[in-house]
Amino acid sequence: MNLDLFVSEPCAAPVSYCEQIGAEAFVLRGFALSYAEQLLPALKEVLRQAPFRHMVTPGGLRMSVGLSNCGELGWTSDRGGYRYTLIDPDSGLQWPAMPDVFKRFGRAAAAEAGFADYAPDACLINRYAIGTKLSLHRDHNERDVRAPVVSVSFGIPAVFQFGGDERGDPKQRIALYHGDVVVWGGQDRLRYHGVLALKPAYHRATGEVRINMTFRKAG
Ligand code: MD3
Ligand code: FE
Repeated sequence: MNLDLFVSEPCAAPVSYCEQIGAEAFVLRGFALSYAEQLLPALKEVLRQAPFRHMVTPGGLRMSVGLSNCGELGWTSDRGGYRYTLIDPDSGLQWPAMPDVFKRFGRAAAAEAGFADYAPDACLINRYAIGTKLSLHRDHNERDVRAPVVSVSFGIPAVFQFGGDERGDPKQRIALYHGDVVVWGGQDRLRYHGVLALKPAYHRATGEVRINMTFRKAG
């Protein structure tokens, strides 16, 4: 009998429903629900310091997703390219510090998926209004492109597309709801993914909006 209950074995914990979507990629259904009451007020304070803005892609297109960041490094895009910066270009100040509850949450979610000792230094915050989408892409601006990413969804549902290592590979469609968490790393870290246009909906926590936070080890 295995009494070793605290090993960081993927999907081992009994408290959340875990779906494996890749060799090193997991959906933890509702994992963030017990953190929401702490994460959302902390997020509100971050957004007071660094409000959502619509960045411009290197090609000159305005992103429909509203973006902000907290942590040591923040993901930014402008005509010069995609990169992580220490300074919020809108305020000229450092990005807001990552709240302790964000760090604790990111660590706990990563551990649940089998990634021990996760210490994110960046948290990208995405806001989707109804009709907003995120085109298929890969995240490769981080120094270690095998380090896990933890994503948490709040508010109205979205369907995310999870593809392969090539743009044209077949894609899984996975609905993400308030409190759902996705963790992916290692060999799944560079897979193509995106978010389909949001359907009209309302959630009492956010109104007609979806918020996604992705915790990353960027530096
Ligand atoms: C990536 N965000 O900020 S997170 C991004 O919902 C981003 O806002 C999306 O992609 C969002 O860069 C998606 C969820 C996710 C889930 C599984 C993945 C991203 C993934 C698997 C591989 C790579
Ligand atoms: Fe992404």
